[in-house]
Amino acid sequence: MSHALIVIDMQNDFCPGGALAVAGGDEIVAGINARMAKAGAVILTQDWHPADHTSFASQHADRAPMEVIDAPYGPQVLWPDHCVQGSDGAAFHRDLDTTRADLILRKGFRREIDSYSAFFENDQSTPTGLEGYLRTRGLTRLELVGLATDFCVAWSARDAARLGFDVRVLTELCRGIDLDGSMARAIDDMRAAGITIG
Ligand code: VGL
Ligand code: ZN
Repeated sequence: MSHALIVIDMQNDFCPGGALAVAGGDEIVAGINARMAKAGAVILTQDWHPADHTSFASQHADRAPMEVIDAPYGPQVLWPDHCVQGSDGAAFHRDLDTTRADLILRKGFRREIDSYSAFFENDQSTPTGLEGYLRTRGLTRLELVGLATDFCVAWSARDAARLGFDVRVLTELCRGIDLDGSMARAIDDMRAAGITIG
C-alpha cells in the first residue's frame, strides 16, 4: 500500500516576510512539490485562525509574543497574529503545488483552543477527523514535511505514531522555529516515539 504525504502548514505567514516567519520556510517548497510524485495521497494542512484566536498574544493583556501561558488545556505559547482565516498570510505559498492535494485539512479554527497537530487540538483529545480519513482510505504509512518542525510537524508526527501509523519525518523538507531548544527536544521526542527521522 502506498503512503500519504502530509504537508504541514506551507502558508505565507510561516515563510520569510510572513507574520510568524520560519527561517528558510520557502526553501523547501520545490522539494515538497517533487516529493508529491512518490505519494499515493497528498494531504495539505492549513492553520486557520479566527482574528480573535486565543493563541494570539494580542488577545491577552500585558502579554508579548513567544511568552507561555497556562491555558485550560495546558501550556500555550502566545504567537503573533498569524494565519487569520481568509487572509493572504493564511494562503498557501504561491509555488506550492496544491493541485495534487486530495484533502486540505484546516485546523485551529476554534477561538478558544489551538491546534498544532493535524490529528488533535491542543487538548490532545478533540479529533480533527484526519485519523478517520486516513484509515478509511487504508493509508497506514505517512511521510510528514512542512512547517514548523518543532511545533505543527512534531505534534502531528507524535500523534500519528501514538495512533499506530508508521511515520517518517523528512527533516530536509521541514524548517523549525527553535524556541528555547524546542528543535532538539522535538527531534529527540520524535525518535523516542519510534518515528523515522530523515
Ligand atoms: C504553527 C505556531 C502557531 C506551526 C502554527 O505551523 O508550526 N506554529 N501556529
Ligand atoms: Zn497557528
